[in-house]
Amino acid sequence: MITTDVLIIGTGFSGMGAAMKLRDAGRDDFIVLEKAHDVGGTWRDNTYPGCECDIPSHMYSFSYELNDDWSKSFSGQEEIWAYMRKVADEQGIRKYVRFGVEVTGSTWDESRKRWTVHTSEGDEYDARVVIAGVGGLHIPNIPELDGADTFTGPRFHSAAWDHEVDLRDKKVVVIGTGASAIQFIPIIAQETSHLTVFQRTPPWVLPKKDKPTPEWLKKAFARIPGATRLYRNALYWALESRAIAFNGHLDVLPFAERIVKRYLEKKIPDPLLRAKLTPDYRLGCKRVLQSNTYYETYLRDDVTLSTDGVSKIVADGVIDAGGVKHAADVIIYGTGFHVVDAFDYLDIKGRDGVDLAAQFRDNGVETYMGMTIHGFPNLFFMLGPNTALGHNSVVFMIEQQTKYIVKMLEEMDRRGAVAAEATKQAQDDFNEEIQRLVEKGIWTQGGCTSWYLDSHGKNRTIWPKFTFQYWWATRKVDSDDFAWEKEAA
Ligand code: NA7
Repeated sequence: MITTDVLIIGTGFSGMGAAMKLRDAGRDDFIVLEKAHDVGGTWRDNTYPGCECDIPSHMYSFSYELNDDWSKSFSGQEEIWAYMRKVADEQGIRKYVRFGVEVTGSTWDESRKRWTVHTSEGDEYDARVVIAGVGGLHIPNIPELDGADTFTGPRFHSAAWDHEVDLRDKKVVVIGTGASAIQFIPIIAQETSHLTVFQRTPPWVLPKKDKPTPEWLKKAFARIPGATRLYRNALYWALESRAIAFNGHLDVLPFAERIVKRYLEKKIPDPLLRAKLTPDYRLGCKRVLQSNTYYETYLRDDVTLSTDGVSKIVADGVIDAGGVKHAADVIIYGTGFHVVDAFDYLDIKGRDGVDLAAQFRDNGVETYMGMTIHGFPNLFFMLGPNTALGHNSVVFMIEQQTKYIVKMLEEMDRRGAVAAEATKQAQDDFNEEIQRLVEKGIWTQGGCTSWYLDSHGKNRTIWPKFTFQYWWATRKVDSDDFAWEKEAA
């Protein structure tokens, strides 16, 4: 058994952020477990062609590790991953990380008021506090399609891109048209001999205001004190304004919808093709996507958009629901991730052996502040339920959470508490307010189904307010919202 005060799981923005803030607060007694062999989380794992951010890089980075040098407005995966590796090196984070260690489960030991964390290596860790920075979107969703095993060519998910497979002159079928797919489809279409895209629901795709950062601006960022921060602050407020429409003022949306429809008309003159690509739900109901090349990919003679649905997969192709066979040498799943049910994969047992996944399934995915859960003392999630965003950078949310967790640890020390647990009342109050607000939002009112919603149609992912309201809500620990257990005398 390896003993530590705090155990952090993961080295994405969440895990790295938690490690830096604990260390800055003078708390050196922590270990970070990372299943892979480098830091980076999402930005290490997603290497598909064209993978890039859809929130401007100056905002999608740590506020205390500004980068004057972003090459363009929305940086690519390699540049974001390089930034994260550089931050890890410069901040000396790697020495806390045990790479290649996958967490397989965590059990609360009531007698000792500590967590036992199990790993794939068989080692067990004994920790007072566990911080799960496991990310919201990391377990690929691969649909169980009839006949998939009979396919003789390679097939892989966008988050586990097989770079050994040469797509040049191959017939390729892509399933899904979400955030990842719309980034790689225009790129691989340039290589494939034929590309068939299976679209279940057309996404709303806005033009992407992406451009290279001019050298003079990079120099200004580097030379003028405060310039990068000023730019970031301006971006923050510009993005924040998008919450007004999505959070309830749906009357603002038709204006934006008309702009996108005009953009689609300009790109796709053929009315039949355009009809297939036109969403029949409100903008913002699913994540709003951005691309300057996606729509026009369908103007190519060697690209087919199929909206008939997959009926089954055969040895050398995919049969659609109309019985038409689409030949394939390679199948790529752009089918997203397990989100609301992702907790099924974390084997967490709290007080009285209660299984977290079962509790979420039976009672709903409910937490306090998206971070802590009644019945699961000393456990903190980062980017947990109802703290994801559609309108601004999740790194902002992560930073509020790391600060909050540090304050919780300080409060535990001050009180001499061995365990802190959100009260049921505080958790219920938090969820009641979130659900009341989220129901008015575009994700519930917009006429679509999405990964934001659970099987009962409840939005368990999105923070339905401005992000500065999350800052306000987490700026201090409300001690009445917790039960604090002292060590037995
Ligand atoms: P998304 O955005 O969840 O997209 C998944 C896509 O896959 C979407 O078009 C789905 O259609 C489609 N899908 C999922 N299951 C199936 C099945 N069984 N058959 C056909 N099509 C299917 O995931 P991404 O990886 O693109 O992006 C995830 C997030 O990463 C994104 O939101 C950003 O935050 C970054 P649907 O719309 O459900 O009909």
